[in-house]
Amino acid sequence: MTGSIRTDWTREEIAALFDLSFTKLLFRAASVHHQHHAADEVQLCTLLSIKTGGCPEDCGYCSQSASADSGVEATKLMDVRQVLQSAAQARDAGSQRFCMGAAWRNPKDRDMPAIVEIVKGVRAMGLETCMTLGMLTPKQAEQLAEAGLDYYNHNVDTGPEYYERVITTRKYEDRLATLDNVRQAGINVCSGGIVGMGETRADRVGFVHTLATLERHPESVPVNALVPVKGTVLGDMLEDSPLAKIDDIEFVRTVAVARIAMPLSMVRLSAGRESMSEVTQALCFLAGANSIFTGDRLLTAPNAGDDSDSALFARLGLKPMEGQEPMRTVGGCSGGCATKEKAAAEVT
Ligand code: SAM
Ligand code: DTB
Ligand code: SF4
Repeated sequence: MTGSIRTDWTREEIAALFDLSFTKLLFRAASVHHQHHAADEVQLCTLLSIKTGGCPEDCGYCSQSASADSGVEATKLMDVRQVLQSAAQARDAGSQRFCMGAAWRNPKDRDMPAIVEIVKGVRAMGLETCMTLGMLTPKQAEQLAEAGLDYYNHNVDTGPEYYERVITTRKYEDRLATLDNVRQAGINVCSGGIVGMGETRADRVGFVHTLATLERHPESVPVNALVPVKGTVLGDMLEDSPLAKIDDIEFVRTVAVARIAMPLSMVRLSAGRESMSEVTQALCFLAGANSIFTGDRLLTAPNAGDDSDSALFARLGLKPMEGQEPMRTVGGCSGGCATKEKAAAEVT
């Protein structure tokens, strides 16, 4: 990357950002945000679980893992018409992007025709499409790209050292390999993680460092606050030791560091908003978060809801984003990514 957009961050530099005084860190993050984005605009995205529960992976945070005792029931892949109905509602409620999640380790090839039909249908409604279906082969990524998928969400979730404490059924390298397959297919990358899983600050440094040193930064970076779910490993751990819960200031710091390290990316304040105060959310927006999930449900967990979000936006003078994201490429990079990136960096 060129200009102020760097992919050569060291862990020490990221750690030094975390160590800044809160006031200096927020000032710096807000400056970067103002330089590259309309600071009063927030992108609205809607989530739908198109295949819930019964997942063979053992992610310690997730209510949908078959290893969890969370009470979430496993369903089959949703009917295409039902998905399109939900997408229409999201569009009418002002959403720009429709994100669809499946509780899969990876899609099976026999699932792909229905997935392709869903992508084409949602796209034809004028919404940006995003899917999160687990690991992808290069061929599956290409099939999604051909269908016109705009974004693929696949989170690295935390730093590499903490990853194996949270998930044992796959490796950090597996996540990076799928991200590479998605990038090579020319689909925009959405990758972030979860804060508040009992990780140390060094792990949060490692988390931001992984994303900020990818060959090209993810176009979207979701920062989730752990939603503790009873019956999951991490939900139960936090119930037993509430002191392990991350404090709001450290969460805001993580958002700010992500904004500084990845100036052009959309930083999404994702799961966990429902239990966050308005003041904490306001600090996240000041720190450079510029995207949220709307509606009263995420995949299985509750979300803030449209009424409280409208009230919050009115109080803060924020408005829904209508324009395009700075890094987004349409129709794949086809070798032109570096050129587009250079242009984007020089415009700012
Ligand atoms: N199965 C796919 C996968 O893991 O990539 C897609 C769905 S998965 C639910 C998408 C992301 O949601 C996870 O990577 C994780 O970052 C986030 N997530 C899941 N459960 C969460 C929780 N309880 N709190 C916060 N984030 C969560
Ligand atoms: C992401 O980073 N956050 C969203 C989206 N990607 C798919 C998912 C949040 C899930 C929260 C827990 C749940 O609803 O079960
Ligand atoms: Fe499965 Fe994704 Fe949940 Fe992990 S996060 S258990 S892969 S649905």
